[in-house]
Amino acid sequence: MLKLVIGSKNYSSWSLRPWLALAHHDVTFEEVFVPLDQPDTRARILEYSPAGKVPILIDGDAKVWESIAILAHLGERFPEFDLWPKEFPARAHARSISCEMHSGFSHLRRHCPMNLRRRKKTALTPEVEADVTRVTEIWNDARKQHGTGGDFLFGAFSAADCMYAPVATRIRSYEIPVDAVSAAYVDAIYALPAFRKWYDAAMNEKWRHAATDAIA
Ligand SMILES: N[C@@H](CCC(=O)N[C@@H](CS)C(=O)NCC(=O)O)C(=O)O
Repeated sequence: MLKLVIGSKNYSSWSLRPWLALAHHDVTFEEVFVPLDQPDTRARILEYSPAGKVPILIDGDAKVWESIAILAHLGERFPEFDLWPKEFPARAHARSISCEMHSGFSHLRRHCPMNLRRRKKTALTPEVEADVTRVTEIWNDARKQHGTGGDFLFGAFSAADCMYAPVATRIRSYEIPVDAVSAAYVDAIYALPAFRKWYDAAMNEKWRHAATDAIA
């Protein structure tokens, strides 16, 4: 059985990405929870991956780390899911914006870390605003060019949505104003049954990360 090693459901944005792909497609997998920021966190993660970060997918003899690599692996492992859009222009676009997310938006990620329990506005720096502008541009472009068949970036739910779901949660948690298309996209993520499962589990999580909760 596949095994996915993850961190906190309330705070671990990278863990959410591959988890959503598996849960949305009803794949049976074992979930291994490693509490973050504990004295033994690093040692516990190193049991699974030399990179020392979650998420990690164990698929038989294959070990995959880095969220984007896990989504690439799952796309090949389960071709029937069309996790990445089937047609070339859309697939190329989905890969590009997914990689852009994986390597970017550091200001938004640092200033507004994922915290699903939070619902409070925060002041944004110009750098964070620039990240939000680019994110919403990406969402508008994908929805306009490829999204007519459904509520997600490429119509049907795809790996690109896995990459952007944690970004969508920041828009809601920090009450960041966005245009109507982006707001509807955030709503679509929150309405996705697999996301609801993760969100409900996050609400029941006891562990707290004081520094993230303390953000004004
Ligand atoms: N680039 C990595 C980022 C993974 C990452 O930063 N994970 C955090 C949790 S969200 C982590 O493992 N932190 C534990 C630590 O640094 O001790 C990915 O895409 O998977």
